[in-house]
Order: sequence, then C-alpha cells, then structure tokens
Amino acid sequence: MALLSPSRRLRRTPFSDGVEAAGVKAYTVYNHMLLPTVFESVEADYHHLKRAVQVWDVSCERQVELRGPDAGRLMQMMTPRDLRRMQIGQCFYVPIVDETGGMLNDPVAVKLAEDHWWISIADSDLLYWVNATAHGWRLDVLVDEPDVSPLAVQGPKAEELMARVFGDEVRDIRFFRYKKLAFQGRDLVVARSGYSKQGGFEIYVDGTDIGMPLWDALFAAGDDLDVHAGCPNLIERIESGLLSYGNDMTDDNTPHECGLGRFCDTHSAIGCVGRDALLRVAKEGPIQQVRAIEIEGDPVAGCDRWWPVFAGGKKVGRISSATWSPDFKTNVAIGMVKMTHWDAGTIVEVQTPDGMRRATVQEKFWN
Ligand code: THG
Repeated sequence: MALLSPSRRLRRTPFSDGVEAAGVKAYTVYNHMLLPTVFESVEADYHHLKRAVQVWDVSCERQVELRGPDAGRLMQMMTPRDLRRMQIGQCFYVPIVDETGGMLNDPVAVKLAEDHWWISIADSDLLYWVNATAHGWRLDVLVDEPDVSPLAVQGPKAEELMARVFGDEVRDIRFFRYKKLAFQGRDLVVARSGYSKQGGFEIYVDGTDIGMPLWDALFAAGDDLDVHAGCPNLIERIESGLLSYGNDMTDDNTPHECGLGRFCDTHSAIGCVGRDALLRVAKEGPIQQVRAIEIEGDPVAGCDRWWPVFAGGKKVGRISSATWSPDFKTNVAIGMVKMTHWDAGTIVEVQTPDGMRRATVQEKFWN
C-alpha cells in the first residue's frame, strides 16, 4: 500500500502529536479522520493489549450531539432499541436504521440528560441523516458535532491506570455506565466501554486543549504498568466478534442479519422510522446472518474486499473480515451466510486471494 497524503480533509485529532511521537506505523481513515491501525505490528499490539494496558486515540468515533426538548424523541426515531428505561448515566449500543430497516450506523448512545445526548458514531456520515430527520419532522432540537474526542484505555491493567489518573471512583463504574470525573478542573464523561473485550474505559475528552495533557498524564502514571499507545486491533476485534460498519455490514443489512437482534425491541420502539419495515422482516426472520467462521490452513491475506463463500458450487455468503489468530492458531473470520448454511459445524469453502479454503461455521466468537 502507498502512503496517505495529509490534508485538512483528513482530519488530525487532539492526540495526533502523541500518536506520532509514539511511533504510529499505519493509519486508516474513519469519519474523515485519522485512525491509527498499527504501532509495533498488529500481532505485537495484540499480545500487548491482552496482557497490559493501551491508550487509544479513537477521536474518529465522532459525536453527534442532540440538545433540546425533542432530543430523546429524535434518538428513539432512529433506533429500534427501546430507550424508555435508559437512565442518565447509561450508554447503549444502538443500531441506527433507515425507513427500510437498513443499518446506517451502529453507535454508542450516551444519555447526558433528558434533553442532551451524544451519539458516538461508527464510520458513516450520520450527522446528515440526524439533521434531516430533525428538520423534516420540525423537531425542537439542535444537532451538531461538538469538540469531543474519545480516548480509550483498554486492557487488563486499564482499571489500575485509570484509578491513578481519575481516582478510585473509576473502579465503581459499571459496564456501559459513565461517571463525570475531574481532570485538571474539567469534568469529563468516563465510561466503562470500548472496542475490545479486554476490559477498559473510554474518556470523552471535551475540548481539544486538554487532549495532550490527558494523554501525557496517562503515560506518566502508567510507566510501571507497561502502558503503550495502541489502537483497535484487527485480530482481537475479530476474535471478539465486534462488528465494523462498512466492512461487516452496510445499509443493505438489517440489524437482525448483523446478529444485533438483542439490541432491538422493535415492537415497543414506538416512533422508530424503520419500525414497520423491521416488523415485516422480523415476522419471517432473516435469511442470512453474521457468523464467526474458521478458515483452515496457513495465515490468510488481508481481507480488503468481500470473499465469496461457497457450498456445493453455489454462493452461500461472504467473508468480510479475516485474520490469523496467534492465540487460537487458526484463521478467524466474520462472515454473512445464508440460512441454509448458518448452522454451527457447517463446512463451506472460502474463495481467498490465494485460493479456495475449507472453512467451518462456528457456534460463537472466540473471546
Ligand atoms: N466506543 C464508542 N464509540 C464507538 C465505538 C466504541 N463508535 C464506533 C464504534 N465503536 C461503534 N461500534 C461498536 C461496536 C460494538 C460495541 C461498541 C460499539 C460494543 N459491543 C459489546 C458487544 O457487542 O459485546 C457490548 C454491547 C452491549 O452489551 O451493550 O462494545 O467502541 N464510544
């Protein structure tokens, strides 16, 4: 791959100076912003993430902010997850769907107040859809992108590092809850969440000016914990079955096809613009669904396009993410397979760039 040409369209982040000083080796582009993908190597980063603690610049998880009396109503219009019991202080993973039930994004919604929400988005331009919905329905709500950049602290030693910087209060934060904790006199939203299954926190850094001071404070406090700069790790996220919007699903897929049915309450999500469409498809059930898939043989190439999945000479699905897993000593993958072939143990064939490989549909993901 060639290099990325820097420009103002490719946005830097409040932590980019720190990321560069830490020796970032590769970036991707996510929400028109730099997202690091490699520091040492994907494999070295993976082993380190599973044993120590990493600080991740995930500023590219941009916030769409809703403020005003109709903020809650607008939030519910966009998702089939029932938000009525969601409390201030909670975060919800919410599928966002259009009027056909197609996935537009799979963000984390943060409820700051009845009339104040952040939507921490995956890689699609959701701001336009949210704004258009607000205007089209004449809602009393302000929609914009605030200067808020998530910084994730992930790994088994994340709690210890966070307690040193924010105090022992972080230890009481439950999964997908947040507390507002002070750093240099500023109250920041600190949630127990993050795009790995190694445990950890996300700090919603409110104001570019405190980005580097916080980055530096975390590294100063974590020297003996072997804290490293890191990033969402391809191997770990596939083992964990964490989906990547645009890779593993698009607006052609319903939440049920994505295996996100557990985050849908379509019957009670009154107001969701995709509700009728989803009720229709839910009655029949999906005819294809995301699955964990093990691909046999030597380490596979990088998956930068969908790899067709075959059975008996017919196409029955596609692989969207795949990599060698050092811990499980096999190729782990995320795919979408048709109902006829989605049962655990089903043998299929995957057309990889270096030939056909035998593969097996798994019962569940690895982590
Ligand atoms: N954190 C924040 N914003 C984000 C992400 C994040 N925006 C972009 C992207 N990641 C959104 N996608 C996901 C995907 C999975 C999860 C979170 C965001 C996730 N899922 C857990 C799971 O599936 O096991 C838990 C979900 C739950 O139980 O509620 O964490 O990572 N701020």
